Amino acid sequence: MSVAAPAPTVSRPGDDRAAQVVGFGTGNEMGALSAKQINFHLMGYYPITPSTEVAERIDEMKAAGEHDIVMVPADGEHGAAGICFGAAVAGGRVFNATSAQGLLYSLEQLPVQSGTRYPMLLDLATRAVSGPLDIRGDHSDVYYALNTGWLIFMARDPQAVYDFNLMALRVAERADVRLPAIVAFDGFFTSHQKRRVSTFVDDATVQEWLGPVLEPVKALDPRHPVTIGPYMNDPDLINNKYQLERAMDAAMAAIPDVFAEFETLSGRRYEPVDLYRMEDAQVAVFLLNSAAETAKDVADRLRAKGVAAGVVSPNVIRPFPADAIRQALRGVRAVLIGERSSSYGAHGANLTHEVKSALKDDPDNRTLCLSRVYGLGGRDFYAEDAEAFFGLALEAAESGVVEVPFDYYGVEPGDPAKPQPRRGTPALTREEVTSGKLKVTPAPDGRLQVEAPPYWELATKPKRVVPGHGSCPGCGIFPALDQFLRGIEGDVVVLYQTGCAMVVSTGYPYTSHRVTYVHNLFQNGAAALSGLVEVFHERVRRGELPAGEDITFVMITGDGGMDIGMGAAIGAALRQHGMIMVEYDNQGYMNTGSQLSYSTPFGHLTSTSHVGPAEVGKAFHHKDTPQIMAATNIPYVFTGVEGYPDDLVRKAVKAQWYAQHVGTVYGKILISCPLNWKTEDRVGVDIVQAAVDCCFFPLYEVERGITHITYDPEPIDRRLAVADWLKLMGKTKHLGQPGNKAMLAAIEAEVERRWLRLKAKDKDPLL
Ligand SMILES: Cc1ncc(C[n+]2csc(CCOP(=O)(O)OP(=O)(O)O)c2C)c(N)n1
Ligand code: SF4
Ligand SMILES: [Mg+2]
Repeated sequence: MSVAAPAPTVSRPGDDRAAQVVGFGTGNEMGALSAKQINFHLMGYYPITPSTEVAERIDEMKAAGEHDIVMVPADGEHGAAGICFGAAVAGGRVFNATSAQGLLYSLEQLPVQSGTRYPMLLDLATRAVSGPLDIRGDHSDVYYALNTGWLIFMARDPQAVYDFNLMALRVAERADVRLPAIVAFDGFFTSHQKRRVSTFVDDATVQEWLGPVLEPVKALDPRHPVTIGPYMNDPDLINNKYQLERAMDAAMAAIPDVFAEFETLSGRRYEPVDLYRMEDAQVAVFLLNSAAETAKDVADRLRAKGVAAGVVSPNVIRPFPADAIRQALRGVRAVLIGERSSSYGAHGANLTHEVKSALKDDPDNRTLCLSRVYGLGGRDFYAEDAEAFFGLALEAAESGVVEVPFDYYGVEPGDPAKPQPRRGTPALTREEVTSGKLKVTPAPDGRLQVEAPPYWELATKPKRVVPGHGSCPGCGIFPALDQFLRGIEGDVVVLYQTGCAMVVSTGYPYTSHRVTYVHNLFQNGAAALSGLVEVFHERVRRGELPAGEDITFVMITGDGGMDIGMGAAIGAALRQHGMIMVEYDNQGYMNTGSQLSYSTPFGHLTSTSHVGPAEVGKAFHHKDTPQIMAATNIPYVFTGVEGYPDDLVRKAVKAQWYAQHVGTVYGKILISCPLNWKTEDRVGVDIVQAAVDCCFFPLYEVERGITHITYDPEPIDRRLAVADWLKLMGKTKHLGQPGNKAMLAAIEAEVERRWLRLKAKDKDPLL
């Protein structure tokens, strides 16, 4: 990280400032560095763009032995927020970082954290909330947090991320406040762009300034048991919330003091509201974070032309600094409040109404207010846009009238005169997707008998996903899915959970799918498909869809989707909806940049399981998802790989029959991912074959509860050593080193244990 560069120091002997270094860093790097210097007890996290790097960097530093933070990779953000809550209850100093859906998925845990008054810090690299899915930055996520009882600081640049992480925690942990805090910075703009930053040389400076964690209620003192979070009805709950409100007031009172103490330590001065040339401003814009910086340049230009323009930009929005804003806008004739979020139907996003209400409390105030929603989905905000905002405010100031109080800015209306976009590839006919060559009959022993031609005979069946999508060279997703889908006859509706397959095959207004495709949040795809399946059958029953209409419903998910979406998948399986869940397993969260998933094997290197003196890759063994799903007693579970197309097609045929006649099917296909595995593009199939031959990824099926191994490398002398598979990948190279022998032995032992159990199950139908 460039901020670690040792020179030049800017320490100033003779005053109270601590020694600092100057460097260049991004907002995410500053989040990570400040966390490392604080040396939190614990970070609970789940990856999501654009905040993922924060955890990645902290894990990298952990592997290098630079801090003691316990890093807990959660099964989703709901889990991450729960882990953080528990850690805070235990008296820990706690950290988390997230964005967009991550914040929303943890939302219900946030009022629990504030309502029980446990401070912690959450870095939020802001991003547009789905759907449709958009990974770029706006403020729609942080606006959801406005009513959670958390303090919210807005950090306009990487320096502010570093500084506010320290100051927010200090405010949050005060005895009269005790509230959790969010530090929000603009996704990509601040999270990823390097800026000049000063940071403290010694971690001790930070730790001494923060002091120890106060622990008014001790959860880990069994001699003095306490009840945390009791069931609380009226008349008590309103008192609890009133106290929270008072804590916000205490925070408002404390913030200037904490900012002043920090100025003494760092030399950097912050105010609750950042005011730029507001002393005598006649027109102003009110903007959050990076857009306010753009507007400052424009205010200078307008000043040069004789326009008294200024910029108001709060550094903290919870508590809302109403007094300071009222003061700042006192003599202003018109202000345009620009917001990167909306409150649909409310005639202005939330802060519009908060600014207006702050002004209303001053009976002498005559400031005209305009409200504009802008920059949604990461749409850039340039100087011309700030000029347009000032222009609207000026118009109102000069005419004394606000013609359009609320509107969206930067919307491009469609042109009905333009021809409808053409369908790229024609819809598939039922005849095209029905080869008639695949036959399935239930045998007396309950097992299905499949008759299928050699795979090459199915080659004429059209692909349901057409080429031209954006997957990486050597990616195994679509070759494997194509093989599987060739085994499915007739019409298919697919639901893709978030992940590489979804992102690379649909980018509005294009799609690679020749069949109906639906996307849903990857924690909830199985639930959404359950709804689709059920209404399909109900509409056929009601005669709203043609009788005889027969659709096979297939959910496609990554291995990560089977972490965060495990609850929904198990729920669907237990309810026995007629659908197939296919997991393509690339052993990591690839769409967000190669973080560990629970399916990542033990010891493997990922961007959240680094290799260094203090850490050797992933710390726990890979999840046995097929066995978990088999335990739900669904009729059919299988594993497969691209290298055995006949095997995979047979399993697809069975999967379709079971989904149509009995209930839910789950299958896991191991696919190559050169990016995650750190291999050449062309060797993926060989590595997958080695994973099968060393019995790390056995090919088998569990049909009506009975296990059958469908490929056994041992009798044909193909059994490989686990080490022979691992040495093929860059991500596991370190496991061949003499110092990691014990780890290699542990992986081998676990693979062997699972393989022997599988063989025992294959032999005994009762197991
Ligand atoms: C609630 C939520 N948390 C996190 C994310 C970010 N995210 C999108 S895809 C993904 C990883 C998906 O991994 P996997 O299912 O294995 O698919 P792959 O990307 O490997 O194809 C993550 C973490 C999100 N979109 N929503
Ligand atoms: S990152 Fe891996 S899984 Fe994703 S598209 Fe590239 S090769 Fe495929
Ligand atoms: Mg994956």
